[in-house]
Amino acid sequence: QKNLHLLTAEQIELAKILLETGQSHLFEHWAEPGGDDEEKKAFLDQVTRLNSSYPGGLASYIKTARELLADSKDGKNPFDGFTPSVPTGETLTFGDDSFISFEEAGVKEARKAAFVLVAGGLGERLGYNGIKLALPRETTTGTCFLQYYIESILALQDANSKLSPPGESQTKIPLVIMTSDDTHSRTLELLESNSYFGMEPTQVKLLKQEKVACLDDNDARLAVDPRNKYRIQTKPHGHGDVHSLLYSSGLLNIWREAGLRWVLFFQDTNGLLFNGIPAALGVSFTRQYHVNSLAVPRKAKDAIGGITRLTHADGRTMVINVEYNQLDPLLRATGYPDGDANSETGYSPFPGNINQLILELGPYIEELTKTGGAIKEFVNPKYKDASKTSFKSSTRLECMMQDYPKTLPPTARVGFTVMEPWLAYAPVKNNPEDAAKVPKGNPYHSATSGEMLVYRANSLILRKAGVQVADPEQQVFNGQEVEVWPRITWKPKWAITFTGIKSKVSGSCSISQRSTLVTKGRNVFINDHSLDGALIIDPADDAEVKVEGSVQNKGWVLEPVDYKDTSVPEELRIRGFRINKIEQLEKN
Ligand code: UGB
Repeated sequence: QKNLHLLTAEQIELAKILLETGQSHLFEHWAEPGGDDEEKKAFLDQVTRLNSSYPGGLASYIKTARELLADSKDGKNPFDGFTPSVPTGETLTFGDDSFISFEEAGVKEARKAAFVLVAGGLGERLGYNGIKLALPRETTTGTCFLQYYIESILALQDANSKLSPPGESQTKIPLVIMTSDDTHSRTLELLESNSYFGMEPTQVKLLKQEKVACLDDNDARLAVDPRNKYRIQTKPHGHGDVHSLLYSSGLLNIWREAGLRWVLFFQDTNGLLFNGIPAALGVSFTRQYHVNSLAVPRKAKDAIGGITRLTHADGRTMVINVEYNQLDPLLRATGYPDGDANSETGYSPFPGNINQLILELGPYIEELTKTGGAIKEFVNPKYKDASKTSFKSSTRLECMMQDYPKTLPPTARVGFTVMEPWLAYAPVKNNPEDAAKVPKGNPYHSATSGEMLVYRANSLILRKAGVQVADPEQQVFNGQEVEVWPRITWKPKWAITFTGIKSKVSGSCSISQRSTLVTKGRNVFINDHSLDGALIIDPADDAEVKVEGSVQNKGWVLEPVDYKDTSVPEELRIRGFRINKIEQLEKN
């Protein structure tokens, strides 16, 4: 009461809400009136932010927290009443006729697409100190993930413009990046210091997610920040925030008015993503999916969720990601005694969610208009003991972007598209020590594998296009045994579809295992060429270049580095090798 003069009318209402929802402890340690006024105001400013950034405000957050904490205390199974089964979706084989026609349809649809990159996470599992978007996708060219993503979107834009009738204005595909306090300024700096990697700055929008209030006990008492008694402790709420942020930004309606039809969500470190995007967008278009999740065959126990059909005893059914830690108990409780296990194919029968979603904009807006973008949340408190009455440390509500379909009506068309494991998924998530402990045969998801899988995919794609690419050699880096294929890379503008690649290589071409081939130009045509060494082709943007004949030199060699050797830059240490550029032919 005695501090009311410090507050705006809105803040007085908020303070009342806090008192009515059992949060009076937040004010108990306040200095006498007249003391710490600036801190008190800053506290209410923080409360205002926490209130406005959560759909339904703090009262709703506290109410949901109480319900979820009670369910967690009672050990309630979130899948109670649901039986899992293997869903059916579209399974693609790279390069066959149906893949090529889905790619064609996808490239046409790209003019109606907007891309949304969730990049608010710091990647604690990776143990890297920078933002993950700035990590090199591969170290042959040093291209970082953000550059690869932007150049791929620009390549799609470019491919699409060639299809549009002359005189029609050129498509500009929008890109939204969700950041957080942990990543915002460094993401902006990466964009600005690189001229947005060729994208027009107006095409790119950054939306920053806010953290949510931490909870101290089962009554959902908000936690006082241990570092400042005039602040509430906060933690990240998860990538599910992207939906409410997009909704409140107003962008969705702007996109609809501009004639857009698709929103594509993707994550911060998948160096193979765009190998699958055109075809998957073609699947969304052809099958008229409201929701299309990209998936890969999943090894049992792999730390990616499984796409599952859940059927409730009351008849409700949905196709949804079941997170990796929940899949095994769910299966065991519902008649699969072996739990999360591989079938005779060597893979789990449940496709692996790679968290790249394609949503149809119209139905998406319709749904968010009802929900405000709120996503079904969960809570994961670490209890002190079996009485489940107190926590080891404060907890908070969390949400995941792939849980969006949970609130959809049964009429919604929810599907998925399975890509071959080598083609479209190579994330960088695990630190070297954890990666080395991954069960044999399961993917490492490390910086080492992330880079090696790019070379592997590019080699296999060129093989499919008729190039004789030599077999890989096995090598061990950072305790992980990997296949080392020729280090082949190209800029997305060289080709973004299989048809594009086939139009650029012809005749009898071969590449030896120890080779490096870097193709930077748009109009580079490789014909009757053999490479045994390193060849770098870097022409002025649109110059036409013909690569023919044979090239042989000492080439570029991978040299192991010890990830504990702090004299080596962190982005090299985490992959366990560096490239020694001994000799190359460079054509500019
Ligand atoms: N992210 C945010 O933008 N904000 C946040 O608050 C948190 C994360 P992780 P996770 O690809 O294999 C997901 O931490 O959540 C961004 C799926 O749930 O890398 O453990 C972050 O920057 C899982 O089903 O992954 O697991 C990053 O871009 C599986 O698909 C993205 O969200 C798994 O990814 C993912 O964050 C996978």
